[in-house]
This record gives sequence, C-alpha cells and structure tokens, in this order.
Amino acid sequence: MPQRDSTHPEIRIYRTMRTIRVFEERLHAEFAAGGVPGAVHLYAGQEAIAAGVCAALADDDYVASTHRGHGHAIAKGCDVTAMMLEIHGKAGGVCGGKGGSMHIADFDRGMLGANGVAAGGVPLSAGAALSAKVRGTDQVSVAFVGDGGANQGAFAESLVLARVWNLPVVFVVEDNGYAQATGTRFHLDGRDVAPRGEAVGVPSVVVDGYDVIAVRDAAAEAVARARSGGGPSLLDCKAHRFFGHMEGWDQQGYRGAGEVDRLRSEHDCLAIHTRRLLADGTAGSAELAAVDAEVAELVDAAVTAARSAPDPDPAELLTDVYAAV
Ligand SMILES: Cc1ncc(C[n+]2csc(CCOP(=O)(O)OP(=O)(O)O)c2C)c(N)n1
Ligand SMILES: [Mg+2]
Repeated sequence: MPQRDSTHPEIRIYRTMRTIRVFEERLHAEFAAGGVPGAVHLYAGQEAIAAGVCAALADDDYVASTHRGHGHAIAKGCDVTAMMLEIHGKAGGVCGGKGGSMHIADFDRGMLGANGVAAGGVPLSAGAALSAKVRGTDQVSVAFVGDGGANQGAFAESLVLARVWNLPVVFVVEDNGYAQATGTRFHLDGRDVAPRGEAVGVPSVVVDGYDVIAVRDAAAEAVARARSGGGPSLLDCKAHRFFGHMEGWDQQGYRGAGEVDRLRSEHDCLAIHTRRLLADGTAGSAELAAVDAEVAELVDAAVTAARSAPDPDPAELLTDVYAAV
C-alpha cells in the first residue's frame, strides 16, 4: 500500500512556507558571511504565492520560474539539500553544482527551471502546456513572472498564444512592487497586470499574495479550468519582498522609511497563516513548533552538507551542457 501523508493540507502549506522562509533567511546570513557564490535573489515575504499555487498542482504538473526561484522550487518539491548544494556551486547539487541559484531545475519534480532572463520562463511554460495538450495528458503548466517581467514582449505573446491555442497554462504574476529599484507606480503606471489578460480573453484575477489560502483557492480554480480544457488563466498576486532585489548589491534606498519593518510586522504571510491555523483549530502551537524544529534541522543539515561538499569535478565540465567538443 502506498503511504499517504495524513497531515492536514493547510499544515502542509505551513510547512512549505516555513521551509522557504528559513531557507531564505539562512541564505541571507550565509551570503553575508561570504559563503555563497554568484547572484542570489531571495523570495522571503512572497512565500504565500509559491506555496498557495503549488498546493493546487499535481506532482506531474509543471512550473517555470524566475530569477527569484527558490520558493517555487521548494514548493514544487525539489530536494532542499540538493538545492542548497546547487546554490553553493557544489557537487551533488540539483544541477550538479553548475547552475547555481538562477538555474535550479528538476524535471522529475516538474520544475522546469529558474531563469535569469526576465519573463524567460513564461514561453517555456506555455510550451510545456502545448506539449501536454499535444500528448493528450491532463497536465497543467504554471508560469511565474514578476511585475517587471510582465512588461516583456514574451509575456504578451505567450498570453495571446495560450488563448488562441487554448493551452492549459496558469500565468502567475508576482507583483512585489518593484522591478529592481523601479516601482510599479512608474513601470506599470500604478496599474494591475490582470486587465492585460482580460484584454486578450484570459480570465484574470487580482489576488492578495499575503493570504496563502486566497492564493490556493484562486489557483485551484485556474488549474481546474486548465485541466478540464478551459484554457489559460492569469493570477495577479500582490506581495512585497522582505530583502533587497539581490544579495550583496541593494541598499534599498528606493524604499520608504520603515517600509520593510511595516511589511514584516503587518504583512507577513507566514504569520497570517499561522494565526489562522491556530484560531480555527486546524493546528495547535505544539504541532507547529514541531514543524518549525523539523524545518530548522533540515535547513541546518543542508548548509552543513553544502559547506563540506566538494566542488564539481572538472572532468564534468562539459556534461549536461549543450557545448560539444
Ligand atoms: C530580459 C532581461 N532584462 C533585464 C534583466 C535584468 N533584470 C534582472 S531582474 C530584473 C527586474 C525584474 O523585476 P520583476 O520581474 O518585477 O521581478 P522581481 O525581481 O521583482 O522578483 C531585471 C530588469 C534580465 N534579467 N532579463
Ligand atoms: Mg517585481
């Protein structure tokens, strides 16, 4: 008999959010201590979007991610230790330590890859949806994209093709208020992205990205539409990031005084979900504390493994890449 996970789905969501939060807070500290190479964009603050969307997906559904991709990878079920090794550029990483933070991919988990190109994952996700349609499966594909990426032509083209080909794809815009240091008041004229979907006939909704249950429910509706042949949808989720655009680079002078403190104290999606679980009796504080302890141990072990793992073998330099000699 296959083992079934009897944990309440909303506690599983808590675990996912908590894992992302601890993973990201720890990476922030490790980066500051000089232990992490390459460019790292942290997802903390936006956990409810990845966790809510992926809670509505099946194991063999697809997600294509962004440069801020750790949360999507964890929520889609990628191995946390293999991710940590990858971000440290070590052998045993999910891509052999040769991709790093912005190229985490695990096809066995339906994770088509983080992507250094803004909106680069969007046409890939639409392509995966086309493949599912051609193969006659009921798989659904999600395209995560930032508010800045949503201004790319590839996003508009993918929306139109997804509509005219009726593809089983869900576009998930993560509007975190900024594209690097440029606010949405400037680059989106303060508007939502959702009307752009509606303009080409794609059902589109604005979602509170701090409320994981609101995200999960909106995603479930969109996924059900896609799976039953109803075609694409767009979720325009609002949630700001806790950290700067990129580790070691961003003094965040473009953010208002006290903005991040207010975000953490008033709009922490993990605290909001925790309060709800406790208030409605879905979980007790001891149960959540046990999850917290398990997650802390998992991330700690992942960092220990990453620190001690060897670099990739130079003999592997040309494996798993397109270069031919
Ligand atoms: C095609 C392209 N243009 C420019 C960049 C440089 N760049 C990296 S991240 C970024 C901003 C992306 O903003 P957004 O899509 O809102 O994502 P966020 O960083 O807020 O998660 C830019 C312009 C890039 N990676 N790709
Ligand atoms: Mg953004």
